[in-house]
Amino acid sequence: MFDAFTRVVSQADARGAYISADQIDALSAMVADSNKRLDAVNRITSNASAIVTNAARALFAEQPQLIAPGGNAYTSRRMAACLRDMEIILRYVTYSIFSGDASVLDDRCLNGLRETYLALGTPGASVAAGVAKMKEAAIAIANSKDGITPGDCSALMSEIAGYFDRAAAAVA
Ligand code: PEB
Repeated sequence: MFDAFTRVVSQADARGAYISADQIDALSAMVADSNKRLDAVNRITSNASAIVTNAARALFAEQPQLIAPGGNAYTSRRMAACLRDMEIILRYVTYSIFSGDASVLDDRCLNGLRETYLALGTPGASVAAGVAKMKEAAIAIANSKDGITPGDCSALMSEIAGYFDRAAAAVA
């Protein structure tokens, strides 16, 4: 599991090189913007249950076969598993935003997830659609201008979008 710093160390070490000026500049920019990152994590984390519930509701409205008898989220046991899965994915996305690196998401959540869904008969494309809905909601919340010092968060928002896209692509 890497964060933005240990990732740079690992890459430099693999080349037997010192940390380059470009790498220092990039990390320095990240540190300078770190309050935005922590605010985004805090906002998403404190709205996690609403993000999950609303995304699931929208997913089931779009794909009602999932909650119809025989569907992959039919019975409260499967519904609970589905909501839990979305929550797990969102939690790992917040870890990646926090650490500025996708490896925690990759290693601890996405690795083998496609195969798990295949084995369970859970439709990966539907999980991916749910993740895409969480992405829209999370970014709307994280990028809201309400109650914070206004600033440019575009790079951070595209980084955040990238983690959700990565999760969706891993199971689609
Ligand atoms: C992954 N999901 C399920 C299982 C596992 C995961 C390992 C099987 C064991 C169980 O049921 O608990 N677990 C989950 C995860 C990690 C992990 C992400 C990462 C660390 O450890 N059903 C739908 C939707 C979708 C869904 C499309 C969006 O209709 C999910 C939610 N996952 C779903 C369902 C099950 C499941 C299990 C319904 C239960 C499947 C079944 O038992 O039939």
